[in-house]
Amino acid sequence: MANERTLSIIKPDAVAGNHIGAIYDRFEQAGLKIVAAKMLQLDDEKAGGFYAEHAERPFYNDLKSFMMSGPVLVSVLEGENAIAKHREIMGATNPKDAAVGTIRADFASSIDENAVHGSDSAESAKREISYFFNDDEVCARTR
Ligand code: RTP
Ligand code: MG
Repeated sequence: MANERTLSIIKPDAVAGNHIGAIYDRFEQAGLKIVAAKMLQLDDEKAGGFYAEHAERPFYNDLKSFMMSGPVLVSVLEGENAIAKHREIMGATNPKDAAVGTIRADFASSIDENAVHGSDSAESAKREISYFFNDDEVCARTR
């Protein structure tokens, strides 16, 4: 298994619900290390560019509005098999389908307001990390 980095976003609903600490705890309990983090208020351009792959989908405008509805916490997580591991602990996109004990099962209210984002491939992770972070904002965790 490879040591990987993935992009995590704690979305506006989970920030507003004061679930940052609980969600970070899930990451750390799963052995993922936080190697970069920042809180941001996204605007139309930044939210739209992030979800550009969904620009033609019917839910795109609602998705952008939701992502701009309050601050988000954007992080880079590092660890063995980090991309798949992060997706696994997030749970399915629709919280109704999310496995018991996953972040979305416990903190998301609907498919539209689903608490967290995680990169879905190595290619996405690379693009998404550089979308939010400069190289010198991602730290080495060697000790
Ligand atoms: P994310 O990108 O946010 O981590 O979520 P995901 O990979 O599980 O899902 P994705 O297919 O990439 O969709 C991005 C976000 O769009 C909203 N969505 N709504 N109404 C719908 O059918 C629908 N499908 C997707 C969700 O909020 C999803 O997180
Ligand atoms: Mg996605």
